[in-house]
Amino acid sequence: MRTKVAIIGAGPAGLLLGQLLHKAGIDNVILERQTPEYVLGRIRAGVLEKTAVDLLDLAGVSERAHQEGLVHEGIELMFDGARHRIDLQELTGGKHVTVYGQTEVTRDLMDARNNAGLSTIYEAEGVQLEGIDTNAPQVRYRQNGVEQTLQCDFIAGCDGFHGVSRKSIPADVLRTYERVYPFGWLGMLADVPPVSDELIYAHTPRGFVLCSMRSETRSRYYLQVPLTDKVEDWSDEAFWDELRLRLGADVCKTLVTGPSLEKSIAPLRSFVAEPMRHGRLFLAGDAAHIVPPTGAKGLNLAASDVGFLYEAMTDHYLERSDRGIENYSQRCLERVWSAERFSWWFTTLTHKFPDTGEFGLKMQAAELNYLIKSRSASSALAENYVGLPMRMEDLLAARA
Ligand code: RFL
Ligand code: PHB
Repeated sequence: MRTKVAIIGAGPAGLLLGQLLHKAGIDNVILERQTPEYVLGRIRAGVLEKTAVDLLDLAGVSERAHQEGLVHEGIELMFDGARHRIDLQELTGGKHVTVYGQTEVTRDLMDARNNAGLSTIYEAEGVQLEGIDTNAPQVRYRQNGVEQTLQCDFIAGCDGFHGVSRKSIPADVLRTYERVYPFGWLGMLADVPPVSDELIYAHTPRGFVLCSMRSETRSRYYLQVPLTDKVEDWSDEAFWDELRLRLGADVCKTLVTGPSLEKSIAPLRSFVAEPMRHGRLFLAGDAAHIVPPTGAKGLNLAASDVGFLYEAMTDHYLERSDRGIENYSQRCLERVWSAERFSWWFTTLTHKFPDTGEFGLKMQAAELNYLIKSRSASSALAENYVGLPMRMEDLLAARA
């Protein structure tokens, strides 16, 4: 089999790239290790920046996101038991975020791909990348136990943090930067109305809490937990009890509890691999970088990488220029490091650290107070939260 772009991974990065390339008439095949049901069963991100929604628009898959997504013009910070609103809209000159689940983005992209009759090979086993520094790369894999080869011009490694693509870059070329946090997030999804209309990020003596949502009738809550905790240790009752203790009676006046639809624990990590291109292999999304989820940046970064990669591929095939290919890694990394900084900062500000002591707590309190009192400090939070500009917006507008 032969295609122009072989895409490894059918998460949001791989599916979005596939759809954008298809729209531009660039042939592609996606290879995914799991089944579609498994991919759709992973409950992850919930907040989309405007740039991510713009890319869904460009890919022609944003109808439901516009209809069902919730426009959020503010978030709340809670500390010392009091709530403070950060007015994103007012502080950023009219910008907002859209609350729309990663599961739904993935479903919309999968449906569009099916409707267009495009090729996605699910349950592809033993994927191996070959010849990435030649002009004729290829991907070997097994399908139903039979060895297959996919020849291509380029490979897009959209296979997440544990994928094979990043590992295919020679060790003496790849440089990685990492920070592992001494805690995780226990997430719970439940069909109950959210405790508040806007997201609440709470710094409490018992640890961090995030109150989020998927719709007006579906809530998503997260609790900071020690890395040693197992999800089996947390009954629904224990989860709600701990949430009540952290949020306090006042906030909990509007808390509605119910059975969980899903519970999982995710470790928190900051990670960047450089460069994001080696020869004819491009890394995009979690394959190249991880942020702790506090800033809601992971999916949004995956989308902006894909935007730059789409631009590189259209430059190459439609404009006969390799400028986008040459610049890909540098353009992505500029945005990646900004989001890494923001996510690290917001995590450090709001979580309970086992080893920073009373001094650390005082520093967090001083900074949180500064943040709500100083307009420039709240503006810095707001402009990062809604998403820094992606310097391809003019191009998107011109091509749309
Ligand atoms: P994914 O979603 O991990 O998809 C990679 C796909 O590649 C497949 N794969 C392979 N396929 C073939 N061969 C192999 N050898 C393969 N190895 C792996 C996998 O099966 C999978 O289908 O990566 P992608 O597409 O880069 O997307 C990244 C996002 O999923 C991730 O950044 C976000 O979920 C992060 N994130 C959030 N991001 C936001 O922008 N806003 C949020 O509000 C937000 N909240 C979150 C989050 C992540 C969380 N967890 C669980 C880590 C909340 C949480 C709790
Ligand atoms: C979510 O709803 O899953 C979510 C929202 C905001 C974050 C992280 C996760 O910062």
